Amino acid sequence: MTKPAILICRAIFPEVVEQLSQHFTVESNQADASWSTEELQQRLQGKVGAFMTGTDKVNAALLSGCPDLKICANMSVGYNNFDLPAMTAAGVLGTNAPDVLTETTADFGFALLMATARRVTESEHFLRAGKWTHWRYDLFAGAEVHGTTLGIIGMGRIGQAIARRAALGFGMQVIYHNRSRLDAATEDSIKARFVGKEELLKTADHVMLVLPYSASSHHTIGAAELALMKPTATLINLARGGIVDDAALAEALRTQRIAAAGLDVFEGEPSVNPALLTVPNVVLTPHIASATIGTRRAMAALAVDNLVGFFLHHKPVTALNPEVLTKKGA
Ligand code: 8YV
Repeated sequence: MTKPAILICRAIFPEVVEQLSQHFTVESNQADASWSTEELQQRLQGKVGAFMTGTDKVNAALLSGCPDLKICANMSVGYNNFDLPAMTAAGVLGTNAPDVLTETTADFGFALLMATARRVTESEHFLRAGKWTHWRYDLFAGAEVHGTTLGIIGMGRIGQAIARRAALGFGMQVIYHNRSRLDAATEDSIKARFVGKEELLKTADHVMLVLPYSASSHHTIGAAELALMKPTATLINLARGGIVDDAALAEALRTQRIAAAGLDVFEGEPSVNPALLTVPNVVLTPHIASATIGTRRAMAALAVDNLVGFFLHHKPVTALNPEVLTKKGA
């Protein structure tokens, strides 16, 4: 029997390619670069499945030229790269990779928070530049983290893992804002209190963003929201570029409207707003919150399980638009 043909859109662990090759005829991106939409569409010709990352865009325009495609398996929990209604209309299943990256991403939230509040990268640049000549009482004095108030916007799995670390490890008061409130038992177990967005912005010492990106979360933090924050506050964006208005944030950092920010995601990444590169009070990382080898292996394994489950058993693990599976002819 001929194996179904799939496309692996990004360089990935060799064992993942090997594993997929047992079940599929595989074409894989060998280059350390992403394909343009045109090239992706051309390479998807004759392919029934795709192994993707959260930055490979699937929309109606792409799908109109990929009549054979049946499934796009994302190696990421976020799936704002998928136009799900367009995929459903085209009969293409989308899957994501939840849970396996929750704890690692929450760890990184604290890495960014600590680095930002305690000015770790700024002080390292100073040291490397040979500027450290003497002790000073206020040399890179930063903001306290333990015992302060953490405001989390977006209280899904990652938000909850961050809240647990904050309350249990750092003795922080945790307040959160989310589309829907958690049940009382969950709130109690993670020691987090639901508040309105305005109250959160006004009272938090540190604000952490872990909400999914959608049209309704676009620019959740812009100039008006930054104006509500304490001048001593820090802002951490672990979620998605576009949730923060990066130009407004750069201005708020330049004028010290807020004290500092830590950003792992950017509007238009991998491009970064040049204004952010000129302010010292921001820690910038290249979308690496889930980047440990163990977690990236687990994310890839879940994408593999989705492809294998779909083609061999008609049972993907984490379907985003399962209605496609029951559509006539699927
Ligand atoms: C990925 C992520 O590294 O899972 C997500 O939503 O943002 C990251 O963990 C990225 O999307 C590439 O797939």
